[in-house]
Amino acid sequence: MTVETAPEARAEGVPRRSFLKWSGAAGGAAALVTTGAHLGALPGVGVDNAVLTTGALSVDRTTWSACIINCGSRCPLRLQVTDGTIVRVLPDDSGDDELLTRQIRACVRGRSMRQRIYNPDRLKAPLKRVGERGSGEFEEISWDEAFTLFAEKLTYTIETYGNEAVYKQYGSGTWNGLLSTSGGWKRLLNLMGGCLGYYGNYSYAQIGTCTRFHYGNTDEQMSNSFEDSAANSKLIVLWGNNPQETRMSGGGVLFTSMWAKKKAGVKIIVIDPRQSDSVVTLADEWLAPRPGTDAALVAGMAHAIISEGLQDQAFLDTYCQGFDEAHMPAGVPAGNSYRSYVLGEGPDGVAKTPEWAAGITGVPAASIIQVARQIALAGPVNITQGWGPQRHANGENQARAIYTLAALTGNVGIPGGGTGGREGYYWPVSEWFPDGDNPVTAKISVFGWTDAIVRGPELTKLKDGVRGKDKLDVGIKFMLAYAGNMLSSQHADINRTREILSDTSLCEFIVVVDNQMTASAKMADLILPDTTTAERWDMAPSEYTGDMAYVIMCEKAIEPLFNSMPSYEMCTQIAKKLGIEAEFTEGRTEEQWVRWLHEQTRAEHPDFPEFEQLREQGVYRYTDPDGYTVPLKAFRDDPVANPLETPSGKIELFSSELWEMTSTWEFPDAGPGDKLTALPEHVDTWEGALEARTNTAYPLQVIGHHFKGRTHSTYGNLAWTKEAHPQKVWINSSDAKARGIENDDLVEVFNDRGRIRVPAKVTARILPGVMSVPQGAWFAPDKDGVDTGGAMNTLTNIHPTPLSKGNGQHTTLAQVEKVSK
Ligand SMILES: Nc1nc2c(c(=O)[nH]1)N[C@H]1C(S)=C(S)[C@@H](COP(=O)(O)OP(=O)(O)OC[C@H]3O[C@@H](n4cnc5c(=O)[nH]c(N)nc54)[C@H](O)[C@@H]3O)O[C@H]1N2
Ligand SMILES: Nc1nc2c(c(=O)[nH]1)N[C@H]1C(S)=C(S)[C@@H](COP(=O)(O)OP(=O)(O)OC[C@H]3O[C@@H](n4cnc5c(=O)[nH]c(N)nc54)[C@H](O)[C@@H]3O)O[C@H]1N2
Ligand code: SF4
Ligand SMILES: [Mo]
Repeated sequence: MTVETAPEARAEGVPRRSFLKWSGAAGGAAALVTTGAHLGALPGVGVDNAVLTTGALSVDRTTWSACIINCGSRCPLRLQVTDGTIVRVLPDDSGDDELLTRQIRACVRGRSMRQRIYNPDRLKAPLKRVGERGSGEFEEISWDEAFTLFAEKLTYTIETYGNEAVYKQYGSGTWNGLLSTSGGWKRLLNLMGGCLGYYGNYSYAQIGTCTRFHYGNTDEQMSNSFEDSAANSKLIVLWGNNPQETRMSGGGVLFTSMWAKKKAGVKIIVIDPRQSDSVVTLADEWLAPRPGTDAALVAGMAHAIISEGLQDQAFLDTYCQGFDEAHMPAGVPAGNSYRSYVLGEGPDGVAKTPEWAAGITGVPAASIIQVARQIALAGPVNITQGWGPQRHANGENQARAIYTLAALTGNVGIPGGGTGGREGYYWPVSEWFPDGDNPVTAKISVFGWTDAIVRGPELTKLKDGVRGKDKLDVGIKFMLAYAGNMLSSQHADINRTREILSDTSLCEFIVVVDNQMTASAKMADLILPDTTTAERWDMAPSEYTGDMAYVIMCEKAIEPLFNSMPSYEMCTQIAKKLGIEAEFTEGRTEEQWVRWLHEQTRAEHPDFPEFEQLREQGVYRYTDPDGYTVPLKAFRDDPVANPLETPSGKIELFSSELWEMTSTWEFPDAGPGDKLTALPEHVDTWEGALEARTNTAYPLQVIGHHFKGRTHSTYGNLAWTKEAHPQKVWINSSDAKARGIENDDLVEVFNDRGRIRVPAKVTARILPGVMSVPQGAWFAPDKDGVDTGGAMNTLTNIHPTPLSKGNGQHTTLAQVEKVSK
């Protein structure tokens, strides 16, 4: 037994009193489970106090684990265990402060992990709904009853409606665990004949879809890494890209972007309606366009660039389709090139001058010209975009426009340059838990599930983006939500979503598998209590961590708390009920699967350490033997030998396929924004910047940035993270003043879809006319339906974007008023 000092919480600057709050929190949580499912004593609480009073701690053992969450990084955590209880969480202690061997320091969330593990909201036993759906009334049942219920309902659904009526919801609460990402659920469903699939994700539905038409990839096109930029770029543009808040791991781009700035001295321009932490810590210059107007900003810059002859004409002639009339596909009428669009020689006859762009974006024309010149003249420029610009009603065009600027300035495929996509990274992924193939080929957009519940058989390929067949035969009748909070938090329009889910004649059975009693769990018919990572075996690869990739060993540190169970074990038991246990397990336990995954990885990467060695060292780092990430280099070097997978083999600023689709895809009852365009032109949309000027009821644009206190909703119920990062709506001082709102006043933000009540952060750090509600706060409606948690999706619109049928969740109009006391 070792004795160690220095409690981690003090090291991370959490005030002492939060320990006390935390120990007091246990009693308050009982209200969340209305059934009397017992909360039990919370292990670990007393230990906190021991830390406080003694400053020393006895530790039986320290095991490696990780924060396996969808934040774009993944951090190792060392869990210190005494008497079967985790008494302390320590960050990575391997690595150093160099670029490719850096220490992977966990952020405020990961370091608060113990509060998530020992949270009063932990689900403690299987629960079956007894009241109305959504009432939150459950009774505790045995695991055997839970497995039987699951198996019966699944079998019934398949026999009655077919496998297409079964749906496994998107959920990213445990992300990039080699085993826990699927937890076994996909494999189980696939062995049962499959389920309706989905394409895309909530992170980057729009750019993930539109890229195929622009660059030919079936996923987004990454840009150069910031390691490459630090070595070779003269300028980095962070376009709606906020690494300081959305890549907070020491292993991640928070570090590499800071390195490019502070060590390499690369100039950085940030383009964001909000003065994000990346503006504060990295930017030499900041442009603040109105949300959803980036394609107009690009067009204005393009006008300045073309007017001064600063475009890279040789690059455009050789590598691109559709810049000018001389490089258009056959059969397209004159006036449809990007140049014609910009110069006002196209169908709309409007020149996209910097003044025109200023009118739409709110960015002064002089700034547009000045930044355009810099981007054109600086030398290699890495234009990178985050996913904020594309999570809009016109997100596909926004994303393509930013890609276009990279082509216009000839930066694609060269060291120091970039593609206009998200900063690049190395990802030598190892073997994942084998889910098997889904025999059902039909897929809906990831965002389309509420529609598929309400009017499944009406959904078609050309109208709703159904893939794999022309139309669906049946709506979703059985839904499994594993590690997601979509049912009442992360999907758009929470009130409408709950209304849809409340109708048990539509989706007949809902299973939620989580480890916390979330608002989504309360919408379930059956809740299965999962463990946390600390209570099971896994391995976790890094994700968007630049040119240093890594794998973390996640050893089971403690036994499953309460009556929880790892998902893989649940699936095994359900498979047994369904008579497919042998096929499901292939004779392996969870730990044996992790060892198998390890062996597969070692077969591909012989330097990968032995299992026991990895348990010892915790983290294994890889770097790309080919050097820093410079995507599309082969294409740049030889476009004939290495064409892109677009119809022309080139970068399609004018997309031939989209041109076709503008006449084949159907938009019945089309409102503003419901259309496809072959060029990445600016499109005014529903609830966009233009409508904000005429909508007197809801004149403010509301975006919902990803927030330091949470990863979406996860970590949103912790005393420490809530104290460090309280939920507040950002309002510009002028908008606040006009409404008599002062800093920290309680306000209500509302539109026809709902109302949230939160304190105001009155600030000059956001553009006038724009608010931001940090997304992911826990939905907590009061008796009048006002969400006192401040969940952004109480306000957002469920209407899909035109091409990807994705989530334009940053496009919302609302009003704000002070709450009269
Ligand atoms: N308005 C608005 N909405 C958005 C966004 C936005 O920008 N604005 N962003 C979108 C994006 S990019 C994303 S990725 C989605 C994310 O949406 P979700 O994938 O729903 O993410 P979370 O809200 O974190 O929910 C994860 C759930 O998993 C649970 N969980 C954590 N660990 C485990 C585990 O080990 N086992 C199990 N079974 N459960 C676990 C957590 O308790 C939590 O309830 O949200 C989207 N929603
Ligand atoms: N701390 C933390 N980190 C996270 C997450 C989290 O919840 N918390 N979530 C993770 C996940 S799953 C994802 S997908 C990523 C999300 O990463 P992103 O999608 O890149 O994050 P966002 O905060 O939605 O948007 C980035 C920036 O774009 C700005 N923005 C919004 N609209 C516009 C616009 O129209 N134009 C321009 N130019 N800028 C705009 C926002 O103000 C914000 O600062 O983050 C990951 N990292
Ligand atoms: S939330 Fe992300 S950055 Fe923070 S500790 Fe977890 S993996 Fe690391
Ligand atoms: Mo995401």
